[in-house]
Amino acid sequence: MAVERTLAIVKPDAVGRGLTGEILNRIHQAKFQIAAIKSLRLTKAEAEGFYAVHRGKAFFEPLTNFMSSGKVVVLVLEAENAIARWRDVMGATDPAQAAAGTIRRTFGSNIQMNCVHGSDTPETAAFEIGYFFSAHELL
Ligand code: 3AN
Repeated sequence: MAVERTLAIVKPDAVGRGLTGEILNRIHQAKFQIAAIKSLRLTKAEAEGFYAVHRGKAFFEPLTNFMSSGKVVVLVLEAENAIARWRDVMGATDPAQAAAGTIRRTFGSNIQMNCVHGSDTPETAAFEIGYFFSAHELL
């Protein structure tokens, strides 16, 4: 299994509730390397660009409003099988459906305010990492 990179986001609900440290702890405990990390606030247009695949869906407007409502922490996580493993650590999109012990089950409020994001395929990961990080930040 090759070493992969995935994009993780600590979303505005989690940053606002002071959960960044707890989530970083879980990242380390799950044996991911943090290849890059930054804190920023997305503009509405940047949130729309990031979630462009969801444009037209009923939740697109509230989702992009939410994601631009406060600071996020974006990270590039590196590990063998990082994409699938980070999605396992996060849990299912809807916290009520997520497995016990996952970040979303433990801390998520609802399907929108679910604390964390993770890329779902290698192609998405490449797009999402490039959305936030330049080549020299990923050396
Ligand atoms: P995931 O983040 O688990 O890959 P996606 O990519 O299907 O989920 O959805 C992106 C984000 O859109 C989710 N993290 C969640 O915040 C929001 N979302 C997805 N489905 C819904 C929905 N039915 N209602 C409200 N928000 C949703």
